Amino acid sequence: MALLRLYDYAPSGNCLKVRILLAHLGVSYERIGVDIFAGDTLTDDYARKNPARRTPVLEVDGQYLPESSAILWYLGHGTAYLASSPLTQASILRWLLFERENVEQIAALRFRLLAGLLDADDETVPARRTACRYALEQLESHVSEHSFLADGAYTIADIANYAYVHLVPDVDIDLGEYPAVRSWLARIEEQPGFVNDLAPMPANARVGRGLSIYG
Ligand SMILES: N[C@@H](CCC(=O)N[C@@H](CS)C(=O)NCC(=O)O)C(=O)O
Repeated sequence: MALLRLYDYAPSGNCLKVRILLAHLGVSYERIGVDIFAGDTLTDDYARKNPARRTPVLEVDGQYLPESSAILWYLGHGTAYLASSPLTQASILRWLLFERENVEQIAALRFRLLAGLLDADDETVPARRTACRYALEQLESHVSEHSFLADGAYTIADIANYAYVHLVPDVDIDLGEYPAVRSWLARIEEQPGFVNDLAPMPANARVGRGLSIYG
């Protein structure tokens, strides 16, 4: 196996995705903490690793791979977490795209509320809530008929979607209204080697307290 180094922010769901898969695979890697609110991503050195100045980045034998979905794909290659059939792989890609387009709305709302970029009574919250509910409804409909997202087997598609679905913010969005989604989350947590070591957002994540791409 290549020499792996993960540039990682412990409270990030995008980074959690990668840590979950690495734990399942039992692969050893070096974890480099990146404090995205202490200016760690604002250096020229970090921009060489990821011009978008975001985490996670996986370093593979000196080569830098940003984007959580791309990292999951690379690490999953040749394992049951990616599958080998082209059709199942296409189905995995479908759910990775779903995560970016729809579940990302949950990630964005959660982050803005935690960082104080948005108040729960902000005028944009109802539209954001509708987008989050849409994502949950789509998932509910699929996982009420399938154990896992892509062709019924546990794959990186489930890991990618898990990361932010289990973090739905408490702004009148109740996971209790999505029982199949809750059962699917529980099935994921029962997988051998599963870890959820997400850290809480620290104080410097609040707007005005830290130094990040948000100012
Ligand atoms: N599409 C990217 C998104 C990565 C991303 O947004 N990462 C956040 C942490 S969850 C980050 O590093 N943000 C940097 C910042 O806020 O300064 C992925 O899937 O990896």
